[in-house]
Amino acid sequence: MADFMTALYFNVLDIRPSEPDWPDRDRIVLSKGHSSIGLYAVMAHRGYLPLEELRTFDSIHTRLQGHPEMTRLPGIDMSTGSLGQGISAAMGMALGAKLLDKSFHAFAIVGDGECQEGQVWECAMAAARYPLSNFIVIVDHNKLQQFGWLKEIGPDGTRFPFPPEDDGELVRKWTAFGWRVLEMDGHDMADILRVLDEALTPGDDQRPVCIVAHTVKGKGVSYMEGDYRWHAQVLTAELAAQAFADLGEPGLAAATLERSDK
Ligand SMILES: Cc1ncc(C[n+]2csc(CCOP(=O)(O)OP(=O)(O)O)c2C)c(N)n1
Repeated sequence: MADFMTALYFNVLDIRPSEPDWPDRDRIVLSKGHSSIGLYAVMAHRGYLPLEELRTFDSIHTRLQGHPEMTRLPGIDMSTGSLGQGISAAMGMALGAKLLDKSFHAFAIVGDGECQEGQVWECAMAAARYPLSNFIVIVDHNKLQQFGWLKEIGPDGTRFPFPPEDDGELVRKWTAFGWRVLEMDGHDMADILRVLDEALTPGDDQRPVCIVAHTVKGKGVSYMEGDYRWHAQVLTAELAAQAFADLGEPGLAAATLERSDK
């Protein structure tokens, strides 16, 4: 999700990092709260916290908990981590904007594995009853979840080819629930910006918007792509250096190895 989070924080969200509680700010809820490290990195580059603080990630008293905590880090609109809940809170924020006659948007970032939580669909049903065009959900459709592929076995009992082809199921489901559904290549910045712009232009019917972002988990890192075991693992210095090299950052690769020598 690094690519579309960068697009959101740098090109789309109406926010003020120096005034994180600004009442008219766009709200953003990382419903797949376990991806907090990606959120913190983007927030640090956008000025919410010092880059150096990223090193405290997930230690006991840090503001950068393994799951985002709104009581600790200014700029976090909702504490998340229990999958399914963040999206519902974000819907409340979108409704709040309408009630207060304000023009801010509420964004929620949801995992495709998270969509296996019933609460996601309670929210989807409820939101479609309101003219919530200011509510934009992005589903990070990387086809993996914690312990494997999103889909292992099809309805006819045959195993899906791996990596599985996208069969459009998420698009069909969100459409059936009454949402305006858009799709984007979650790693193509031009496409991301185009689709986000389209999402911000409400249709006549004012429906909430779901963007299915086609992504690859571990994108660009040779040994991570398509391997669910990297859902949660700690990197060695050598693997981190390899990742930087794969991502076209040889300088950072060298610096990582150099630091680990000390
Ligand atoms: C209610 C709940 N059940 C289980 C978990 C444990 N869990 C953390 S991440 C995850 C997989 C989520 O998959 P997905 O939403 O596809 O996330 P992504 O692959 O994009 O990281 C699970 C089951 C949780 N955080 N909350």
